Amino acid sequence: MNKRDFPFRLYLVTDEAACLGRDFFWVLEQALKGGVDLVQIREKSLSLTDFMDKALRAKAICSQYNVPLIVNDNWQVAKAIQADGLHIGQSDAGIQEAKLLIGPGIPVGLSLETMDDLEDESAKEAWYFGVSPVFRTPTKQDTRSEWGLEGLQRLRSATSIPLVAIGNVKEDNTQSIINAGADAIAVVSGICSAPDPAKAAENFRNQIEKAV
Ligand code: TZP
Ligand code: MG
Repeated sequence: MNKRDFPFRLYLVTDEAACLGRDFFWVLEQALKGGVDLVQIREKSLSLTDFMDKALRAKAICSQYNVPLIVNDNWQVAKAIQADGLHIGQSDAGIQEAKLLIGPGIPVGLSLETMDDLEDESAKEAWYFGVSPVFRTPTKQDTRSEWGLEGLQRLRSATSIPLVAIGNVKEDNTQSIINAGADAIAVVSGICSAPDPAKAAENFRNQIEKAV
């Protein structure tokens, strides 16, 4: 696995609640217009069919911008809509099981919460690692302790698998996160809750470009 397999820098992770009552698909499209280059649809409370429908519609919109769509947690949805990837966390089915269920050709991203998670042999099969959370965030409160920039740097030295930092990533800490070794940043509220999601995405991209 090397950087060529993961050319993405600005990863939108969706959260309907973070859209503050605005239309979900409008927010998604604005984010794409602003320069998001990878999207994960993350739904925790929809029925399987509703998740499927929403993911299909999101995939159609992402395709117009040539941006891959990853499905969080749910391999059935990922498989049914032929998603571009599946993202799983430490409390989901293991990566080997997920790969067996989903079939070949759909890569799997994995959240790492501690350095110990890296010791698991199967972690090496991940497409990328979510560094979760890089900073504590009100958006997801049931997380383990934050990695911080130092933890991110240690992880960078320990693996060549692409690293995506998630958790309270804002425009003003983006450069330091990239400089600490993240290949990409993943953002929920910084884009979904922004007054102008397209402008917010554009600002994140500018920060990323300034870091390199
Ligand atoms: N996983 C770890 S932190 C997080 C997820 C899904 C939420 C990040 O949200 P925000 O609003 O970008 O801090
Ligand atoms: Mg999960």
